[in-house]
Amino acid sequence: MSPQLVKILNNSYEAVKNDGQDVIAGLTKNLKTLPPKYFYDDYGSELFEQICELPEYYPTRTETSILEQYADEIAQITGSQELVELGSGSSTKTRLLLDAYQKIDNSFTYIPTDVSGGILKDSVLELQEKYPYFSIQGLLGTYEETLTYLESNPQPTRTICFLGSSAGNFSPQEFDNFLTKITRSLQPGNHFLLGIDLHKPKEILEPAYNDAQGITAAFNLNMLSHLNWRFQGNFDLDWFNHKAIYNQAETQIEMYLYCQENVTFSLEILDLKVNFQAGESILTEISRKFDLGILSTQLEAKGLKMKKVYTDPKKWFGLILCQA
Ligand code: AVI
Repeated sequence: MSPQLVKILNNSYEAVKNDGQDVIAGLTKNLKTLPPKYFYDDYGSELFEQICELPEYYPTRTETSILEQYADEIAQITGSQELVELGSGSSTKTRLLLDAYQKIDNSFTYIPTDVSGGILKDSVLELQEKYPYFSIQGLLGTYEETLTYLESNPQPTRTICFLGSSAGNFSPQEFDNFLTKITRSLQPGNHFLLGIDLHKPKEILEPAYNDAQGITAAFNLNMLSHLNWRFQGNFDLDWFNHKAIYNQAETQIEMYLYCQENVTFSLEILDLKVNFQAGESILTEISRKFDLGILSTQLEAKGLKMKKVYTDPKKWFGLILCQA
């Protein structure tokens, strides 16, 4: 991969570069968990793109409709010459913002960032063709690596965007730490655009994460294939079932893989054996649903002043524009 197109932040084309300590920690807990970053090998990123198109999965099309309406206004208000996108994937929705910035100024830099090298490289190539006057520089790395890089490379008119409610996949503590790092990556006057999923009935939420075509199930199960490949594992996907439930008390979707038998699997590279009782689960993801009032207090406490809140008519999704 050309270093001009994609800058590799951790000296490894394999963006999820680590020694698997987080896997060991999660799988040796009483209630087993796995970090959601392991969804996103190249195949997992492709499956996620398919999820975004599902009829039950409302977040993508709702956020897109908000961007269609307000991208021009966002570009005008921010007047940025650099847009950094965290977890950019295929950058599909972001094109609405890029079109809006293009109307203002051609000397613009777009920095898509992702942990999945394949999808990042493809989207940089595609976008460079679509926006020939823009400078497009992919960053391959985790959120943490990206924000550390941005902190040491400040820019006077930067906007960081974090779309798709990926912030909902953080625990409250992780989200708090993340916001601290966002603030550090911004100069006073820079902007932060945050897309978040809002509270709504369980009857809408559960089908969105248990779709009829089984794409979300394949996405969830793929995490085990990814671990098999990365850590020489022998998880047999046939023993596991996907299920997502809405936890009303925590206002979050919880995605589980349920093991149907008493079995033991191993991850050789991690020197780890994992015993399962029939019916035991692994929590692979939480997807928190937010309240705008609570969130605004949290953002302001981090020095991120809410300038505008854009929503759809049903108030299912929010796009918050903050200024540092
Ligand atoms: C990436 N993230 C915002 C998605 C979500 O809705 O929490 C991940 C996802 N998991 C299952 N479907 C989508």
